[in-house]
Amino acid sequence: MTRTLIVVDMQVDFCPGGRLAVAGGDEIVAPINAMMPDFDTVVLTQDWHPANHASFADNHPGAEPFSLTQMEYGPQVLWPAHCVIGTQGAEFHPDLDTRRADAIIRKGFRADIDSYSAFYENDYKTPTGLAAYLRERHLEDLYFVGLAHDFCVSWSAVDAARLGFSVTVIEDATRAIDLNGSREAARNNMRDAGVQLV
Ligand code: VGL
Ligand code: ZN
Repeated sequence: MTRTLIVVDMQVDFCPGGRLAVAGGDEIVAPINAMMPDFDTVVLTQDWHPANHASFADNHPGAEPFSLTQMEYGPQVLWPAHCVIGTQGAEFHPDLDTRRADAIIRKGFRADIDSYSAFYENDYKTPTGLAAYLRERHLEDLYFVGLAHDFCVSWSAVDAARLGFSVTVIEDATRAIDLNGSREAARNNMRDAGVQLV
């Protein structure tokens, strides 16, 4: 079975110095580059938000970053503005080897809906097209790495497992935001969904 590496959101804003920095986020760039030759296919995802995005605390007067709000589709963490389309922070980490990427999936570009998963927006109705891309190419064995472990990586991995893919998360090549125990919660959700954590 051919193996597909899905590199989640390895972007400037999620690395130290960025606007939603994940501790140690830059440490995983070299290991991810080094594992690319072991895979037949490499897919990159890119968090890609308009400046008026509903997930930004700045767009909710009086709201603190990292507080919770209610969206039509359920609870939503309000983040510092990050990965704004056209800004440096939305670019891939400069050392990430993007040459091997077969496809780049952008997500979160609809102002009213956040998108953690590489497969669906957070409303769970709007697909990104990634599942169809993988299925048409008969890519069933997926390995996830990148940022952040407890949001975009875990949501993507859980969705992939529910969609019937074989899913592994290579935890050494991830880093977590760890907001109110979100890292352990994400690990439990992934295990419950049948995701292999290695
Ligand atoms: C992410 C929060 C907001 C992620 C993206 O890549 O994990 N987290 N947007
Ligand atoms: Zn985002």
